[in-house]
Amino acid sequence: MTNEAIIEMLEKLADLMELDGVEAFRVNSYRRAVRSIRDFKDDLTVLANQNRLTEIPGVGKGIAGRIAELVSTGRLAELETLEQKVPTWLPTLLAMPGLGPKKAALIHEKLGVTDLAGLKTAIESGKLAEIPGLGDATAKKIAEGIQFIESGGGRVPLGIALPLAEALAERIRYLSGVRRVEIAGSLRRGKETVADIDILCETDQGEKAIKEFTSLSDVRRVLAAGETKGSVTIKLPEGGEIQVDLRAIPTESFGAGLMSFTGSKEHNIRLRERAIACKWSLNEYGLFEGTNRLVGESEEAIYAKLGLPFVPPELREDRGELDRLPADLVSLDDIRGDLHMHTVASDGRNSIEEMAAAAQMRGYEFIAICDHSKSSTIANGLSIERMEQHIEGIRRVARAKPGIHILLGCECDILLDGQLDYPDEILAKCDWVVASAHARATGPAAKLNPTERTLAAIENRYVCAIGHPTGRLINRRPPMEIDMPRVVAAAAKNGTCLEINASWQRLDLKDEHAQMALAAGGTLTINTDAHSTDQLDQMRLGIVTARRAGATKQSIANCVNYNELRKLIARKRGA
Ligand code: DGT
Ligand code: CA
Ligand code: ZN
Repeated sequence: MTNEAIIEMLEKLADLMELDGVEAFRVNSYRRAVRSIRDFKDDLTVLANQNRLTEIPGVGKGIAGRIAELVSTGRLAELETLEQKVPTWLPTLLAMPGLGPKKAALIHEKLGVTDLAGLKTAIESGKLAEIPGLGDATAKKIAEGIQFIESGGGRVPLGIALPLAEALAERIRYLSGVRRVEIAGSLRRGKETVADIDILCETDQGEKAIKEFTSLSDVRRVLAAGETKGSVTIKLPEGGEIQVDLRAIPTESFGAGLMSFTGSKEHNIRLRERAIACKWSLNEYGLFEGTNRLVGESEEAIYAKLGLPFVPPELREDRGELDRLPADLVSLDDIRGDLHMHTVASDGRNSIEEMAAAAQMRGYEFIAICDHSKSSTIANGLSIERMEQHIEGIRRVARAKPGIHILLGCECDILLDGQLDYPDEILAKCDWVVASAHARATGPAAKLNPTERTLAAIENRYVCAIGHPTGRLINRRPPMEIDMPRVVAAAAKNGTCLEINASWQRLDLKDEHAQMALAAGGTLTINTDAHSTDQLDQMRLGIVTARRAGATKQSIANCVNYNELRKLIARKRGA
């Protein structure tokens, strides 16, 4: 059995345990173990046969036994029992906002609903609302949930598609005659979701390369294979598949092809208009005067010939990028630290030392350890007592680690009444406070609306940044209703940073909101919210989001050096 197959079964077990009502902390610790196995690259079958599974960090006897069972029998009895016990319709219904296990069971029992289509019919016919205990409000909430899921339209989050595209690009490099490979399309522009993966390769042996491409082992289905273009699908890690188009392009038109297939369509239209105004024509083969190709080999040469500066792909959205000089956009190299990450003290997977060492390896000058506050019970948030101990722990590591500045921080919940989850004396001890809203209740439980709560946190002198300000999860949970113009104005006025949370599920603030924050004169901070050392690498997703917003390093708090950062914090605190 391959590692991947084993991990797939173990993850399925975690999902079913959760649905079966196993306590959250047990499911969480099991999931942590599975993640640790995922990072472990050695062959699990070999280790199992040598009885050495428990040498993997985080793997105890329980999970080692399950792996051994999978290796020797190819099956997992526990999983089979749960599969019998947990009905297949339950996960579909539980994915709906406002539906817990009880209501889901009720809908299934009364109306026999087993899938999304059935659920829709039940809402449209009014039958769902008639079920005692459900009513119009629940029906409306579910209807909105269905609409949100469907409006995702099968688009895949950037953070999922990008590593898949990069892995494929790496293999395409070795196909016949290939000299150069580039990822194009919305992926190159850094859009938060993409419909497909567009890749270009420079080769004179197009047909051969395309044929080889369609027979790569990652390919699930071949949709088309021609002389210059091949279309296939590959598997997505979370199930389903995504289309990949590979275009083979000769050297003399590679730049024109890259420009054309990077898009956006609207940006291309503007460029073509500009070419026509010069009595030229622009297409995917080059910039032409009649039939004479003026340029085509590089994007830079085409922009230059059109009298334009090079436009970074992230800005090619026809938002006025041809009318002004492009700014010197922030890049990964400009980032000097990461100001939001978790450790084992709350729901992270690594220790303070491990996070610090990983940050140091990435060349950072500073980090802020920001574990959850007490109200985030699901995330193992720290009671005041545990926070006091954690503070000591962070200080101890900070003293022992001269190579990197470790800021003592927290991710403090913004409560439903706009108060913060920790009293001022705890916040005052912190160097850096990220305030985030995790609770979402509306109605009587919420004394303030999400905008008012956010504004209250922005005005708190100890709050340095608002974490994931809208709370959205891409394709999974809509943003809170936030009056963004008011929030960005208040943040700028109070010197409170707004975060671009770089975690692939979030990208929050999103590009347009980050642009609003910059226009209001505010400061951003780009943080990974890493729950393990490897997640520190998601910084780059935050960077492309910031670049799409037109951000330069001057307006980003974690692009300044440590001393400047301390000054920025002191200014906010009015000290
Ligand atoms: P997506 O896929 O919805 O996330 O967004 P895009 O921007 O990647 O859209 P896509 O994949 O349809 O096309 C990528 C770019 O290539 C877009 O700017 C339009 C351009 N394009 C698409 N098909 C053709 C074609 O057949 N010829 C030329 N010249 N350009 C094309
Ligand atoms: Ca595309
Ligand atoms: Zn959070």
